[in-house]
Amino acid sequence: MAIERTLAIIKPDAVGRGLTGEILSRIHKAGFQIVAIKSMRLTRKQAEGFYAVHRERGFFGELTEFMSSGKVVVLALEAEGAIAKWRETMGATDPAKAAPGTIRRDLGTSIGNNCTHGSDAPDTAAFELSYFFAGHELL
Ligand code: FUP
Repeated sequence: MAIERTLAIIKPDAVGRGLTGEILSRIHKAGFQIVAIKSMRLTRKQAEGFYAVHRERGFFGELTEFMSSGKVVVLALEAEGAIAKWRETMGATDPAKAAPGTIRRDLGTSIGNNCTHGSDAPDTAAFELSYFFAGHELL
């Protein structure tokens, strides 16, 4: 499998509950390299741009309000098969349906408050990495 990069976000629910360290520890234990990391608070407009693919969905307003409600930690992760590997580490979108031992199952509290984001394919990973990081931050 090829070395890939994916975009991960530790969402406001997890940052607000003091779970950043626990999630970073899981990232290291799973074998990812952290290529870049930043702490920031998204504006509503930035959250809407990031989730533009979901703009027609009923949960778009709630999702973008939540994502701009507090600080997030944004990461560029690298590993063999990083995109699928990070989604396995996170677990299914709904914590109640996520496999035991995954971040969302262990730490998430609802489908919205599910602690982490991960790119779902190579094209979305490329868009999402470039949304948050400049080329010189990803060397
Ligand atoms: P995922 O790729 O697992 O993050 O899931 P989606 O791209 O389907 O959804 C993006 C985010 O929208 C989820 F993390 C949480 C939120 N969402 C809801 O709040 N309600 C839903 O019914 C589906 C998704």
